[in-house]
Amino acid sequence: MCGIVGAVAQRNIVPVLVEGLRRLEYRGYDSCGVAVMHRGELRRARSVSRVSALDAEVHDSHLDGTCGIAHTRWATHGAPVTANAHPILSRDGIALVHNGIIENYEALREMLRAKGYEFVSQTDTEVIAHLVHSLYRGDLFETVCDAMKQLHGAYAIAVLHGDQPHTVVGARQGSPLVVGVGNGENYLASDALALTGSTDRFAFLEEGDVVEITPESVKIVDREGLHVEREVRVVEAYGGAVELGPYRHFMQKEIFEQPRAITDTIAQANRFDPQLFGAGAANALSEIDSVLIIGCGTSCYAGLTAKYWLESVAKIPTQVEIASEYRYRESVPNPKSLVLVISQSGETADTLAALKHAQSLGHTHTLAICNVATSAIMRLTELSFLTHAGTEIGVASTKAFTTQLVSLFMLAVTLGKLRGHVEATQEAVFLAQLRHLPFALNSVLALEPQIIAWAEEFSRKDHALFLGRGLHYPIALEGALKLKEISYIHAEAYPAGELKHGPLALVTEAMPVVTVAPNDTLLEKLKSNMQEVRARGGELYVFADADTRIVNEAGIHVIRMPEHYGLLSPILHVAPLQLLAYHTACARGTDVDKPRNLAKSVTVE
Ligand code: HGA
Repeated sequence: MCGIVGAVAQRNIVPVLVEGLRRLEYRGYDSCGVAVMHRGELRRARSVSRVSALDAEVHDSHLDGTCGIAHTRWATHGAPVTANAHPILSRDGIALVHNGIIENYEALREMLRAKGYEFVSQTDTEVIAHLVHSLYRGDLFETVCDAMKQLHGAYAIAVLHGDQPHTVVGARQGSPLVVGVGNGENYLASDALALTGSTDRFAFLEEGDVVEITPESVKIVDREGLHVEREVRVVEAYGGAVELGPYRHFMQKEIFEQPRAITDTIAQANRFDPQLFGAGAANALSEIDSVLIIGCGTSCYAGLTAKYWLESVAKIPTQVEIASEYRYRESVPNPKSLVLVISQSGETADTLAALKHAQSLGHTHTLAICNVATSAIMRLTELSFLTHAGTEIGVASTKAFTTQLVSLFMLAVTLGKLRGHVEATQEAVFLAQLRHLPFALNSVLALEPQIIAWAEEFSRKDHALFLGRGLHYPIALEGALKLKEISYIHAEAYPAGELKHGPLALVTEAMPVVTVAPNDTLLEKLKSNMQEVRARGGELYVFADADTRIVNEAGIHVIRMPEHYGLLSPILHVAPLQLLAYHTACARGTDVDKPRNLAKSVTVE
């Protein structure tokens, strides 16, 4: 969420900054801006439009410089207007960009007002800029170290001072910041992805670190103020991640990348071995007696699906919690429980805080399922599993979700084996099904033309209901979430058996009811629920497995899925729901990859 880029070099770095913003734009697109030292003078350009507009502006105004910072914003404090766009200045001497939230900004603002500082934005960020200015005694690095002691909350910052034209100072506390190491030039960014093409060498800052970069040097102190070295690692280039190729949107590209992403994620598994989850996993997983899954949004729905697998395959009691609820409620910790955190970015603030909360309650067995190897969550847990979805740019998660699901399925079977509930022959069947899954998914994705026809009809609706049962109820939830996120159609999901307990009152001929219909043991029950909808004139749109004998008839529209795929069926059934949401959004003309009010990688609470 939000994006920071900083650079110092002996050449014009404005193109590096703007390209970095272009790569981070999916993380926040309320506004963007850049500030550089331009011939000894601090200059800034900001736009409430997209990075392409900022690019045109810096080009037209011939803005160049060898030292600068840039930002793309997802507003938390203050509307998405130019006055609140970063970089924020303090008395023309300081320019600052910020990710995160300063929780004590009101008290600091009063203190700084009393010192004569005038506030021209509604952001919490402005207090940091003025605080740094007020503390400055000639050394920006020392000043930022002092300022950090007064800031409460989670944040990452990058700062310039007009008196130090070859220096950028950064700091992190709760939000990610990396140092990119180049030849005769150095960089800062909130994600290494921003610097693709400029460097592949990165030092990942730790909580509380402050860093100073110049063209020739990188200096870091830790939260105690002690000089430290942070290991410089070579991070593989992100390749074509930010290139669209033949697709219209990243979301569409990522939906179609799912077979490949799943293949890469399961490549590590020749058998269901605890080692898949880290060196100490055999011991840790045999000590646990239950699982507590924590996540937000789509990751939470992956967890809900996993609950069915963990309880049916591994026979282990499993609870699923929304991270922002868990961290603030009084719970009864069970030290023998495995705390399983799921996050695409591994920087999701709510999930990270929930993990720390669990650890503070005495939970030692923790496992992260995450798509970014270098992320905070991966560093903090005892065990980890890396999904290989590749960079996900579309704000609405797709391939991250399905790779989380295959990882969770592998965990369920691994635990099932350890606990004596999965025999060798059953293990071989699961492995074969998993290996065949990418091919089965490809044939589901080939249903796109039929889904486009449905999407045209959905684009004229205001509401939709999604129904599923059992293992496919979380898939209905995910389908409804996708539709509301990107098409802005109000959508709700229910376990089909719940319909008669309330939501049936909403069903009229104007209410499309999307039904996830696998050929599992609940099929006959589901068919009865479908009849309840038809009896009230509701229009059913059913994704039905080939062997369900659900056919097209008045008020029942059917898209035929392949034969039932057993326990892995949710992974096939979610794909058409992703496509339905995608094509409905396209038909409504929304900004699919950058839906309103949202952003990727939610690093604020
Ligand atoms: N609080 C700052 C930065 C917001 C942010 O980091 N979003 O992800 C603002 O509102 O400008």
